[in-house]
Amino acid sequence: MNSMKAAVCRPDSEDPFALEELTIGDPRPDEVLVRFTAAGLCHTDLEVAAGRMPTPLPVVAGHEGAGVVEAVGAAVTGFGPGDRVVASFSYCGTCRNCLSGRPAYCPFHFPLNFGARRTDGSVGLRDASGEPVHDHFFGQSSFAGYGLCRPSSLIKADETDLPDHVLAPLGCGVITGAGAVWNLLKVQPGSTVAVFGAGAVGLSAVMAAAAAGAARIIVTDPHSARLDLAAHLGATDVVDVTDGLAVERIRELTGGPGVDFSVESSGKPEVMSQAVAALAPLGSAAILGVAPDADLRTSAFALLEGRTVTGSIVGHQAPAVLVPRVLGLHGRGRFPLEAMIRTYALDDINKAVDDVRSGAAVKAVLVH
Ligand code: CXF
Ligand code: ZN
Repeated sequence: MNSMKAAVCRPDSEDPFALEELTIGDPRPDEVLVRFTAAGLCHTDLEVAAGRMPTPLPVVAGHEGAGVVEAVGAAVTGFGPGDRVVASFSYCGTCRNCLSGRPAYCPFHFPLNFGARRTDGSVGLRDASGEPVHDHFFGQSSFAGYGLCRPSSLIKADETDLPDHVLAPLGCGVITGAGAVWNLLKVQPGSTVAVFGAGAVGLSAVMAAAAAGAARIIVTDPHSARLDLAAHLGATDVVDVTDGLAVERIRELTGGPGVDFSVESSGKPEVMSQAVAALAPLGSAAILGVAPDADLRTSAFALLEGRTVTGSIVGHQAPAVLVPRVLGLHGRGRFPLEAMIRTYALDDINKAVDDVRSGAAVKAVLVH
């Protein structure tokens, strides 16, 4: 039993996160105790804090963790004390989708990652009054000094010398954008791509599209600083969308037909519609934004010309394959993700939320 600091989401609280001292139990036979040193803040954590995801509160969120294995349960193989790890989502490992390399579509994805408890219903955290606090969020709950992790959530990172605050966002945001470009849309060399939203997911899609050899990468966002960053990371054209004319500008930039591929990462229903409207015939749009109650409106006629609308979860491929793929490109200077990261002490997590909401920060990473 250890004591540690954690950011807890509680119902009806004014701030999304409350800093508390919690206790954490020893790992069960099938768990890995990880000492987290960094965790990225993702929009999904804010949806959890707001009670819009199927996650019970109070809970320790955080699903882009990086750190070091402290101890392993007796039944755990493949990890040992001292291993550096990145934490992503959990999966069962035995269903058809897991076995075919698409573990994000495991039928247990939502209970395992958003249920925030062990499969027997228990949790390993207690607050100062001895009351249980939900954990195992994405098999990690990394907005805390330690987490009782599911082995399926962990990816070894011993081979890299990148600091943990750079590794952490590989657990979700970075591979969500990059994997959609490579594995879902399969962006081809010479093709045209529009990215709606220059947050961490959108900018990762930009870097992935550049690495895939896209000829035009058009990025739209209302924040000029984010558009500057997009240009730095590989966008060939940037469009300020404050005038609401993103689709018209994309058509002008492509000489009329629209783009071969679009990536929507804003989570706004009207932007999702624009991502479809900006497609050339036979084009494909990937909807990645998290908007639990959104409906997508599109012209049905647009689909007659072979356009497709699709979407993916956390990169459409096993993180244990995708994370090293990004790290390999990073090592060759072709995926400079540091440029979008800003670090905050875990104590300042609510300030990080304000900065992400205002657009002042792109990817906030908490350092513990
Ligand atoms: C989530 C988005 C909602 C579906 C599950 C995966 N991605 C992580 O932030
Ligand atoms: Zn996420």
